[in-house]
Amino acid sequence: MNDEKRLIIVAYRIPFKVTFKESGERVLQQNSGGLVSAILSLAEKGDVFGKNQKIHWFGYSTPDILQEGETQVENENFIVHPVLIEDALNDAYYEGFCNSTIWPISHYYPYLTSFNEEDYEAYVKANKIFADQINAFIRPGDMVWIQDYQLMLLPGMLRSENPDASIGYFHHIPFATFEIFRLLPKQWQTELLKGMIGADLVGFHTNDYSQYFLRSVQRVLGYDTTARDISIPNRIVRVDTFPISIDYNKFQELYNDPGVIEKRKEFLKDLSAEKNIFSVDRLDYSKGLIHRLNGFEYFLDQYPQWHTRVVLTMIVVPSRETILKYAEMKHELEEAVGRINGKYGTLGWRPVIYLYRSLSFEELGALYTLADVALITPIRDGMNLVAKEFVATRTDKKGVLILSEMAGASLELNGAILINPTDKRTLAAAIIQALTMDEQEQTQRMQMMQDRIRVYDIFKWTEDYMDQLDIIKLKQMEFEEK
Ligand code: ADQ
Repeated sequence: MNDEKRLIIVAYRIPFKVTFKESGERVLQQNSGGLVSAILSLAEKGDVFGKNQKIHWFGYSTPDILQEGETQVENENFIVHPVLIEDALNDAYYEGFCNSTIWPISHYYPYLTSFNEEDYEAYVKANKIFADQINAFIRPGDMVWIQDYQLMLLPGMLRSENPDASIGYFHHIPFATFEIFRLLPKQWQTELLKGMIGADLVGFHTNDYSQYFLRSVQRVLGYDTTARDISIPNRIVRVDTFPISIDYNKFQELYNDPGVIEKRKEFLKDLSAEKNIFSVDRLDYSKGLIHRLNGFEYFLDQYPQWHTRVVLTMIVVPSRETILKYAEMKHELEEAVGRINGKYGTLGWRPVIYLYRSLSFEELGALYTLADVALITPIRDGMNLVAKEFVATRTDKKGVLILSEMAGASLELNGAILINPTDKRTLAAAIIQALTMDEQEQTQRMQMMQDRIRVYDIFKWTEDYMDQLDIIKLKQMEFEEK
């Protein structure tokens, strides 16, 4: 029997983009997101548990990814096992329960939260489809690492079939306080929490999220908890904090990348203002896009001496447009941009440049590195990687980060100007402080933030999580032997 320990990643999304050439030939384009690169680096180094082996990845897909007779798709590093979920079920599962229930409640938007029984049933069914496929695949000694809120029930579903398996779960979004979480029907609360504690290690970005989770476990399930452990019959579950990070070196290299330099020049020709403020986010109510515009409008109102001298370039990446609230928000945003430009603009100056589209990596790099100020104002955000990416790209040690204290990243990025995005006065004051900050202070602040991200990058994050999972698993075994 082959007993090599395998790494199994489970996430809603697979690590490839699949396209087809005109000839019908399938092309697998590896995603370049942080998690994928971190996991990928383990395979590239030939160090998956000290061995040269491929990483298994289970994720949702439509059936067209598979060619005749296939059940999995591989490239040199990954073996992807597509989890096929039919469209109607996937709509109720993903757009329904994931993005219309768990997402809004976790970001403290109860009034946007749908409490639809059919959506919950779809969520259970979809998690079960993942579970059945993984249960048939898993063998003793494997490590299974489950990612995010689309799969909160999965750890429990795997645990019931594999009592000794090493299972980790990481929650990429905030975990709300008990008073908010309890708004979900009791049955859902119980099942979601029981699902999560099927894992040996449950990870969050901040200590607050970990504590809110522990409190809910205590109140709803009645288990004893300490600052980072849950005692359940015959098992201990570790709850710990792992602030996700980025590939620092990759972003550092962007500043002097020839493609980025070219784009930067091109953009700077068009952006003729003295100072550039920049933001990029997915379209989402949690990102505080309207609050950002309100704050900028108030700034323009209060500081007319800055008219014609500053431009806010706001990139909004299309997301979840089929959900009504997102479509409404897009409309609201466009109205606000029109209002501000109509009120303060001149023939030669538009205060807000708004683009609703995705950017290439080079374009993103160019905008990060030309900005005088990055204005990041989420109302709630698990971490916010854009803030870390902006900081990492600034090889020149220039630029100022204005960051919402409601982003997980605010706990680490101590050189940022922290604001509460609902307070337009502080936001306007922060903009003035950033626009007038001398270069020496900019450098000092950038340096402090870069030092943090360099040391704790995405590779360290991955290593840290997987080491902790191994440690808690060993403890578990000692506990069982007693
Ligand atoms: P998101 O809500 O998507 O992530 P964020 O952490 O800011 O938010 O990550 C966005 C990512 O998209 C960044 O890596 C960025 O480079 C990329 N991106 C931005 N604009 C792009 C564009 N135009 N084209 C292509 N890519 C673009 C969720 C949680 C966060 C948490 C992360 C990771 O909501 O709080 O930080 O997961 O755990």
